[in-house]
Amino acid sequence: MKTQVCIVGAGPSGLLLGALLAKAGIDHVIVERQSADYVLGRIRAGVLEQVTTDLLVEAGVGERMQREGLVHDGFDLLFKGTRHRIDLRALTGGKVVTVYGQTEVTRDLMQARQAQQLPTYYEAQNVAIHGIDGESPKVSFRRGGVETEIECEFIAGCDGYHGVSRQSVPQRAIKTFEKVYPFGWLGVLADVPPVSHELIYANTERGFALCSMRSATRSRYYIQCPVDEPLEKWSDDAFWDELKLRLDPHARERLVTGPSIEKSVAPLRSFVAEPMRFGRLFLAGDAAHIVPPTGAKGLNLATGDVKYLSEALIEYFIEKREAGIAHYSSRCLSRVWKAERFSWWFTSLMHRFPESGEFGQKIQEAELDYLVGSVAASTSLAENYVGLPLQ
Ligand code: RFL
Ligand code: PHB
Repeated sequence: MKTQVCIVGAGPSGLLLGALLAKAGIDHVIVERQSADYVLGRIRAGVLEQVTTDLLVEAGVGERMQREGLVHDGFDLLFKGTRHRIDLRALTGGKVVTVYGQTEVTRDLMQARQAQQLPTYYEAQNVAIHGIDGESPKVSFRRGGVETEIECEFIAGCDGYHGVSRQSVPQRAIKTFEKVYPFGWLGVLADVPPVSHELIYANTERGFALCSMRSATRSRYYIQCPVDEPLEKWSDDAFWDELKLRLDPHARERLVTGPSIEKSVAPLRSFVAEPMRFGRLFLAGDAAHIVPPTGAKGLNLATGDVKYLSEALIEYFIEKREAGIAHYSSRCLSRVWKAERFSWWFTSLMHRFPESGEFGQKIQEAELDYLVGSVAASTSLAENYVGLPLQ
């Protein structure tokens, strides 16, 4: 089988790239290791920057998001028992974020793909990448007992942190940078109304907590926990009790609890692989970089990569110019490192680090005090949270 671009991975990066290529008339296929239901079952991001919502609209899949997405023009920082509002709209000259789950973004992209009958190979086993340093790379896999090989001009590695794409680059050609945090996030999804109409990021002596949502009737909550925490230790009641201890009295009183519909622990990591292109292979999204979720940047960085990659491929195939391809990696990385810095900083500010003790807690509280009291400092937070502009 032959195509122009073979996309490995049908997460949000791969599906969005597919939608943009299809719109430009570029032939492509997607190869995904899991089933479509498995991909839809992963509960992840919730906050979309304007860059992401604009791109979803451009790709023709923004309609439901525009109808059902919740526009947020601020969020609360909670520390020393009191909440302080960060007014995103006022501090950034009108910018906002949209709360719309990654699951829904993925569902919209999958449905549009199905309607256009674009080829996606789910449940592909032994996916392997060949010949990326030559002119005609290939992707091979096994599906339903049949071996398949796809010949293409470019491969887009959109297969996440554990995918095969990054691992196919020779070690001498790639440099990685990594920081692993000594804690994780225990997340719960529940069909209860959110405790507040905006997100609450809480710094407490018991550790970080985040109150988020998916809709007026579905809430998403997280608490900082040891990374190797066995899930059995956290009954729903134990989770709600601990969350309450990390909230202010007003929120504690308002919190509606109920049975969880999903519960999982996510490790926190900062990671970047450089460069993001090797020969005919491009890395995009989590395949190239990971941020801790505190800044809500992961999915938004992924969509930024996809925008640059789709532009580069459209330039190559339609306008016969190679500049976009040559600059893809450096264009992405300049944005990626700024988001890495922000996510690391916000994570460091909001979490309890075992080694820094009471002194560390006091320093964090002083910085938070400064942050909410200084227009300069809160503007910088807001500017990064709504997303830096694409260059
Ligand atoms: P994904 O979503 O991991 O998709 C990769 C796909 O590739 C498939 N795959 C393979 N396919 C073929 N062959 C192989 N060998 C393969 N290996 C893997 C996988 O099955 C999968 O379907 O990467 P992608 O598309 O780059 O998307 C990235 C985002 O998923 C990620 O950055 C965000 O979820 C991060 N994130 C958040 N980002 C935000 O922008 N805002 C948020 O509020 C936010 N909250 C979060 C988050 C991530 C979290 N976790 C669990 C890490 C909250 C959490 C808790
Ligand atoms: C979420 O709703 O899942 C969410 C929101 C904000 C974050 C991380 C995750 O910073």
